[in-house]
Amino acid sequence: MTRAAPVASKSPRRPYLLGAVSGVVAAAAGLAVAELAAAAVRPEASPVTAVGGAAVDRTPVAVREWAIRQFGATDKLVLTLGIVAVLTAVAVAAGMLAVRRLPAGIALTGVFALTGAAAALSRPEASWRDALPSLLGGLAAVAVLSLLVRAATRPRPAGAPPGGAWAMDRRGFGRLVAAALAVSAGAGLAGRRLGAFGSAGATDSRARFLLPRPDVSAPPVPAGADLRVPGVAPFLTPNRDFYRVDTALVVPRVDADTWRLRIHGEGVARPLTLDLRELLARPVVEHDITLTCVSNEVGGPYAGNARWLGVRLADLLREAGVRPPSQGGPADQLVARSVDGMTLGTPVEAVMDGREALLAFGMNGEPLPFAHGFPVRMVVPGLYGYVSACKWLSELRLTTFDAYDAYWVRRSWAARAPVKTQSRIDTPRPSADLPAGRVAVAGVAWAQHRGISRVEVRVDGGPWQEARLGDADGDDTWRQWVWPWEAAPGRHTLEVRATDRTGAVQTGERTGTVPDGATGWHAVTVNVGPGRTSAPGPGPAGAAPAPGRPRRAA
Ligand SMILES: Nc1nc2c(c(=O)[nH]1)N[C@H]1C(S)=C(S)[C@@H](COP(=O)(O)O)O[C@H]1N2
Ligand SMILES: [Mo]
Repeated sequence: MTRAAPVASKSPRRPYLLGAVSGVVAAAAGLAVAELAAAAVRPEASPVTAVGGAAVDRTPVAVREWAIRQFGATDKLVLTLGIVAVLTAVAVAAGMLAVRRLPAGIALTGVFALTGAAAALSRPEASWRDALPSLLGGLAAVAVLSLLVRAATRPRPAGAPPGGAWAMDRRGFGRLVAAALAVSAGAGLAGRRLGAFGSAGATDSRARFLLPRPDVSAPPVPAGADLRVPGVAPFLTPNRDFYRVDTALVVPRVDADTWRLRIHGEGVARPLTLDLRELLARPVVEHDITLTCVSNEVGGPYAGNARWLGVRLADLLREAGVRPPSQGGPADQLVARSVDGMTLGTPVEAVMDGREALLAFGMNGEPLPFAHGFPVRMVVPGLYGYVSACKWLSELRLTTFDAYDAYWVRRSWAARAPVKTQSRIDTPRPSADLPAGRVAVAGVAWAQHRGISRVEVRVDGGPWQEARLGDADGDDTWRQWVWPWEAAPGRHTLEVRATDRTGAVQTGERTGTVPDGATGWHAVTVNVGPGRTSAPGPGPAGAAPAPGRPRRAA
């Protein structure tokens, strides 16, 4: 032990593991500070949210459709986890780089912070302040990284005995890590608190919002609209089960007391700006409308039916002096814009042709849930959501389809997208194992604003057989259907098709969702077992079905 230890700067054994830890802790501190700052600026300015939003906007349609298919409603969580994973990897890299050359690690951290700032600035409705969370977070990350890496790479003094003072330094590093994590957790929690505090006004305004009585009530839903077949989507979709499709990584929480709607643009003789009280002063109508998403695959879940309460959009437009193109109006497109900058383009003609196109504030007897557009959204019977159903509505601008492409139209979706006739088998489920005998095949069919006149089912490509329809609740909602099937043992494929009230039969030609909605017949393949003859249990003696003559299911 008389030989001097090698000088630390020569043939160094660099503490890469400590570097990696430093990088991750620095990133955590940066994120926490960024979240705190975002709570003060606006939630959309958080780097994770901004990068996620920018990624969603730039995702090719095919990837987005794949993600929706793979992850469904959890696609946003998956995206956020992906961003955090990339961030962690970069943080590890920056930390390991920093123990070699601190400026290099700092530079990488800086590039990452700038990426966050750029993403935040690229978001709709962004101002320069949106860059602050990423920049402040970047500064915090750089400070913590420098501190930790200096502690981690402090050279072991020449001749220092193992342990001793040098080991104290390592302990010092551990203490610094603990302190940085504690401060970050505090900042992160404070950010959360502040964020909730920032939307407290919105939460409160929704809690205080009393829905007005409709001047024009919807007739009660016919008793026979809901066939109550187990496994079939209920006729009215409860709000908590209603599908949600939007690009918002944080649900906008709009304060109803400060909400305003502006109506302006081409051919608007009298531009209007309304607050909620003024909107509610117009005649209030109630109407049942089924909403469907253009991204819904054949047989998919993105359809829901609700009783909406709102104001007739056509009346408001007329009040503003708007005429539809058929009456010489110059604008054929109504562009709705939401508080988060989403734009949706709707044909003015459709909105003003007499259908119940609504500016809705009530959904199934409740103020709109935040996720479904509180305080006011559009709903137009017969059009897919992305060309009509703007949530968190803030502006209606009249223009032409020639002059302006809305958000999804810029991303290869069709500018005009009336709902296609569709039908879905809800029960039995695909690959279900069923006993032979009577099986209720049932589901829903929709052709909003045309109405459903017939649903047919066939087995294994055989003849089409007419299903029994649930009572119609107008032409703007889906209809349930049921068909009793005498299922024989074996593997069978059930298919369904609907006919709308114009007499048009749903096409069997299979197309994808892009650009204007999927077509094709929903098919479900099931396995029918030998029946319940051997099943023990109560039942009339001799009730065992003969082949081809199954008994009635219980
Ligand atoms: N502001 C805003 N409104 C929006 C969207 C959106 O991303 N942002 N998505 C649209 C789409 S694609 C559909 S299908 C419907 C879905 O409405 P829901 O989430 O209430 O079911 O909202 C529409 N309105
Ligand atoms: Mo949609």
